[in-house]
Amino acid sequence: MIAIDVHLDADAAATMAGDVRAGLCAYPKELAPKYFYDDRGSRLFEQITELPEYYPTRAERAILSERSAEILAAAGRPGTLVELGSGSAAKTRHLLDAMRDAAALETYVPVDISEEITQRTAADLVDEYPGLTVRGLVCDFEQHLERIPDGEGRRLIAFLGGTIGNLYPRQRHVFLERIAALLGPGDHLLLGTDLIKDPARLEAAYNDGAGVTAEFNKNVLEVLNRELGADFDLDAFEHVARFDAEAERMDIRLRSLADQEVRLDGLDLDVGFAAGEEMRTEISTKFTRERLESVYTGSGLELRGWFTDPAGDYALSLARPVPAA
Ligand code: AVJ
Repeated sequence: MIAIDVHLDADAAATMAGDVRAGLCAYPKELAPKYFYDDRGSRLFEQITELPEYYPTRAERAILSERSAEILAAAGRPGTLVELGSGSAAKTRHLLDAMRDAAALETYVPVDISEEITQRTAADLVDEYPGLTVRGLVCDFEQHLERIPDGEGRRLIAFLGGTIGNLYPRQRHVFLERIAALLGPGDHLLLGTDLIKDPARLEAAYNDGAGVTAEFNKNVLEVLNRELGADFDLDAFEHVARFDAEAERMDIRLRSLADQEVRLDGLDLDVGFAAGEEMRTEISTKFTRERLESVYTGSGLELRGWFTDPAGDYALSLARPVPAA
């Protein structure tokens, strides 16, 4: 009842080394947000989701808890739920419950980078949902999307949490096109996106009073210190997060507090930072319904359902491949 396929990149370390070298040698400097999430980074992100200022996780959970039955009906009662970035599947249980209540639930396909979490989640879920088949996939889903098993019957592919906001328009386009190619005629995508709102609230969500987001942001330097033998001084950088109204996204950076030189033994590289120089570590794109509709259209998908929390802070949208004419 549980089958888990592991497709971890044999050379994850080399990929990281190449990414980081390119990012630190570029101007302006930039690091990819996926390197935030070592064990400590994942724990810090969990803490972020509970901060009073950080509303997206609560808003998404509220939508799933109130409207999963409606979402599942709009998606044509799928029997298979594929979840990209499943983790502990905390919010997913609302969808699984609704599938079970509609007597549709057959298969859950968690796709996650952590084998340990995926194994544990799979074991928990087969206990909680008698008769459930779990066919997990441990991989970097941006690289190995095509390995998702197709299975019989309708599928719902869920990508929750607003992580799509981390992608630049070009990456997002490629990602959604690949999703569109994976979806059969009866299948749907369920996508979580944060919505544009008062910039003060957006900026507060990424500049929390307790300083957890700053710690989360700086943790990427700790990751480089450990993985690449670097000597970043975390106190020599400060967290910066502002809303870029033009690009409609949060822009998250680390700003050097001094002229300094950093050594990365693992890359045999020395990198200079000027006082005040900013290095981007993440973007978090915010959407409107209209914008998302056009993003979908551009990738061969069409919007089929729109579910927000009562305040209109966050949206889950359903999309399907544009039917052949
Ligand atoms: C996990 C990518 C959705 O963009 O809001 C939270 C990550 N970064 N605070 C987001 C994050 C800083 C989060 N996502």
